[in-house]
Amino acid sequence: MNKRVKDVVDAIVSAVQRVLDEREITESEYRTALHYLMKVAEQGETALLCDVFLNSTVVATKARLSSGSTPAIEGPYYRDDAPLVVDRLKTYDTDDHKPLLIRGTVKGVDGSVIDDVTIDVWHSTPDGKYSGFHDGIPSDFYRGKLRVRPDGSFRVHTTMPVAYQIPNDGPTGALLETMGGHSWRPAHVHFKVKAPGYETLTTQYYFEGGDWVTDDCCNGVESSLITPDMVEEGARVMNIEFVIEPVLAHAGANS
Ligand code: MBD
Ligand code: FE
Repeated sequence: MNKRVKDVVDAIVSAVQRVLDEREITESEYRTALHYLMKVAEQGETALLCDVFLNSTVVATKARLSSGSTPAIEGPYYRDDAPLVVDRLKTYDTDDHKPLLIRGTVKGVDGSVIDDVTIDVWHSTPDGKYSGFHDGIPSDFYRGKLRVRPDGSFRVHTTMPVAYQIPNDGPTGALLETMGGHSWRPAHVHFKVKAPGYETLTTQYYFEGGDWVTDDCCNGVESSLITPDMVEEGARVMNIEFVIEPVLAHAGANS
């Protein structure tokens, strides 16, 4: 018997039951929903569907309890097997790919420099695909692990990601369309900042003025995550000051 599981599942079930009742859901609608959920699982979109509708709420809870940088949703395309990268992510180098320099610092909430920090960086190709998931793009492209320098700084060169349409040939995209919405995310770069003894920070940063920054289908944008339009030596610069906090003694409401 796990009390937390019982408490949460009971709460979920009664919330859903209330909607079934209030909206007077018919048996045929209920069957349609079951078939839909089976299709989601069959097509491997369970994580995507949940990320679209639910992850931002979990992240908001985390943000409320955190004193570090603003967290954001992880999305379905993180890989822990990304290679260590020194200076530049592997990208396809064709002429129309715009250069991006990502740089900044990692510090503790008290302003201190932290030992042994690694930053996972991952983002889409210039055509909105993720390596290791889409179109056979090798999984060491457009992603990597950076070691933060002893002075707390980091920098890495890559190419600009683009506004990203989540796969809309599948059930998740179909549902968004049926609801009169869209399946676009603003261009973004994902980060996971890890250090021993510190809470892992999972976040994303966006580009000022970019398409869909104010209308993300995943509801993942916070104003503090939008980087100003800065260009140096022909490259868009994303300058980020990450702040991470020591491991929290976990005081979850029901633990
Ligand atoms: C993504 O690239 C993403 O970051 C999220 C959150 C959901 C779907 C695709
Ligand atoms: Fe993404």
